[in-house]
Amino acid sequence: MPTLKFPDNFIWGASCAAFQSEGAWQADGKSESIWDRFCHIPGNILNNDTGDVALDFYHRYAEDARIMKELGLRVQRISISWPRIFPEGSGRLNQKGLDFYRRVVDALLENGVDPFIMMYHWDLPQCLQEKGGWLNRDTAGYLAELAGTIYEAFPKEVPLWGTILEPQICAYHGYWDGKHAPGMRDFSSALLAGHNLLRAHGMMVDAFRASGTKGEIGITNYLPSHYPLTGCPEDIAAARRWDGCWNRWFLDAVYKGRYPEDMQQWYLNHGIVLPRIHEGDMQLISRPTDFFGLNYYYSYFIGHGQDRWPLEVNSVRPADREYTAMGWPICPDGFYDCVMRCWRDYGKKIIITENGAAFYDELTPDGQVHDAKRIDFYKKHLAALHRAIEDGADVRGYLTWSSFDNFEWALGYDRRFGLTYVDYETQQRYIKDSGRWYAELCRSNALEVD
Ligand code: IFM
Repeated sequence: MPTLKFPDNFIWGASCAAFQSEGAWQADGKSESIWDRFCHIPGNILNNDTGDVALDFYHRYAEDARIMKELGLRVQRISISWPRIFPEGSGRLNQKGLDFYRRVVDALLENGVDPFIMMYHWDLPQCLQEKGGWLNRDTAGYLAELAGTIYEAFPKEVPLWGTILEPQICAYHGYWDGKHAPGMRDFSSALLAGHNLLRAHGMMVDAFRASGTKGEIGITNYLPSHYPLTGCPEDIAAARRWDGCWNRWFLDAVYKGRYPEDMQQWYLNHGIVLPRIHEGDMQLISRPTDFFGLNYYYSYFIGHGQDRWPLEVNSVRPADREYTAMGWPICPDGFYDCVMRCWRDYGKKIIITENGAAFYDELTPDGQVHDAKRIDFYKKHLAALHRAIEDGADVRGYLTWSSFDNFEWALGYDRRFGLTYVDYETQQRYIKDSGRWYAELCRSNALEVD
């Protein structure tokens, strides 16, 4: 069995998020978030699941930090629930909310796990939604205020910081197809929301530098690879457009300080209102960061078609691929291409901030979860990542999604991504086979491939 050794000091970790894990939606002065509101409207979420309890991380963080240690994690990413800290969105600090994150950070450190704090993982205070949410330019400044408070609370304990998690998912599912909170459906609004999210990112980077907080900061993007269905020019152009919409729109803005010309032109030709760019916006959005956060799950196979107005594409599910429970094709080759492309086009050191797979895991009567498919998914993706590193990509770390099963947004609790199984009835945790396998990988810094 060949062994693939990863670079020395490679960061092995896992990710999770406040809304997906904490529960305690009204505890200790927390106000309602857009996701609380969205989940409480029947029909929005599969099985009408909510984040009210989730995996009760709010009360079980100490036990969970011990499990993270058992999983071998050097780093665990968490996110900050904004309405716990500023129930009115800004201004009045809710000390009990901040105290909770102090306890979490301490618990992680006591277990030898470094915290990675993501500032915004989608749970905007509902009161700010009522002022326009991400369509309101002021929302960016409110988020920078939250960030400033968190930097001040943790001036040296947190080695890695994230600003915005997947601005494309936030903007497109929140404002284009309405699958996520706040459930709007208007493409021009999605672009404006995206622009304000990126402005918030820039403001948080500025606040970070000004605060003198220790650690490194970056943004995390959601980056599928895109392949044309055929070699015909229409399909090639369609795949490039889809990539322009999902990847280049955000990456070019953050790392090159401009939105791609071809996409701007396409949108204008389709009657889309582009976000109004104020003086200084693009400089703010493209402030230098310390690392490139890359989330990869699957690839798209795209032809020219009539779907997804205004993009005019047709996304096809190839028959020769295996699929996860999300219906996503398993494409480790796309992971390699994505990493190489990001390194080649943007040249910044990369941390894989998410990669993982959902399956319908089953708990055996003796408390085991034999999730061989997940282990296979990880092995294939990590071999692809190793190949990218060998081929010159500067990749410093890899975080799985996710340490625990959790609330998968519009799909509720049905799909399980965790290294640890959560029985939501009893709130018992069970480390899956993949969790034990991952712990060994973290310990050895080496991947055994079959
Ligand atoms: O669960 C999500 C996470 O919140 C953001 N990245 C993708 C994951 C899987 O869909």
